[in-house]
Amino acid sequence: MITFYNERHGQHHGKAEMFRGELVPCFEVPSRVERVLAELRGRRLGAIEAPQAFDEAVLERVHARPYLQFLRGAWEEWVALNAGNAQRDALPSVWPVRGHRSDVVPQNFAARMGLFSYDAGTPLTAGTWDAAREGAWCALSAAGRVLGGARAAFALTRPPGHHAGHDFFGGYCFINNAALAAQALRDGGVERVAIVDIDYHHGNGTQTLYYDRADMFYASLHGDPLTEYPFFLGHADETGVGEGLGCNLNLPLPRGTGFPAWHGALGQALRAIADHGAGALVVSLGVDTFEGDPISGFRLRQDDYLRIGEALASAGLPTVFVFEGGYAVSEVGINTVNVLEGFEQRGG
Ligand code: OKP
Ligand code: ZN
Repeated sequence: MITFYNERHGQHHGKAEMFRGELVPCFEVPSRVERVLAELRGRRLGAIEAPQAFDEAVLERVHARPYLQFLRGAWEEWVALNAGNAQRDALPSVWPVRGHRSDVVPQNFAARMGLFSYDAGTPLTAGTWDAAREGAWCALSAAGRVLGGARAAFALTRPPGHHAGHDFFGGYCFINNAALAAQALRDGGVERVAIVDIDYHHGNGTQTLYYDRADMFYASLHGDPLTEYPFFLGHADETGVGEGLGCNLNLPLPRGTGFPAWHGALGQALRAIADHGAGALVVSLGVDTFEGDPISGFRLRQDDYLRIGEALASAGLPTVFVFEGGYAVSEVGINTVNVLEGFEQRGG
């Protein structure tokens, strides 16, 4: 399978995130992607290429123009506030909640950071925009390759994307790479696209983007939002709205879930995708379901990821894999490439 690798991912390198009342070193670090790259090379899984470049206007297929404009200029604005800010990440700290206005864009920078985000765990750094934009090109290049007839392609990038919505960042995510790939498949002529999100965390960004659409089926297996991030979305009774009713499937699972129950839920998601008649599949490929993950609570083991790849292949659909989470750095390469190798070995 071909991999589109984001050579600029390291330009996004957050120093710290707010966690339990203090700033702690970021879990979402550049070495995650380097580990996956090294494992891909070692196992000779296929060509590794740089993505094509696209016109930035294509990002508006998924994101709001004012949001993109803000992201594009945010670092310069941050440093213009105070030259010392060049040594500090920008983090939001104030948000419009229920009953507040989000239709008026404030002039104040901190206020706009809050307007366009939903948590304080997602630092914006000097190279965030360049890294995230290049990652979007990886996702679009992978979708393009699949539209051109490839069985599968992999977008290897960070920062991840599935928490980013139409006009908000959060959960380490700025541009929703999986949503962009899905839209590119639609724009390339696939009538119904399915997204299966196997990251530990619910993809609140992806769900909200496609919640009212019948042409995008979103299925997610994740830690129950009653106890797990992102907390405010991802419950089983969220099934879609309007034309999209029935096109959203959430399968929340309790902390401590092991592979047998997780694998059963994946089967349920894949049956729903088949029933929907999807013509292509996007996989939000997070491996923070691993037993050793430092911020998550499932108990999957290394070999389980081979079985996941096989199960995904059994859907028999052209497939775009998009890298998301996975924070056990020394195993993230093995686990991720196990999924891809299981997929390849199963044949199509
Ligand atoms: C991103 B992905 C916030 C702490 C919560 C956010 C987790 C984001 C996971 N202060 N951490 O889905 O792997
Ligand atoms: Zn995650």
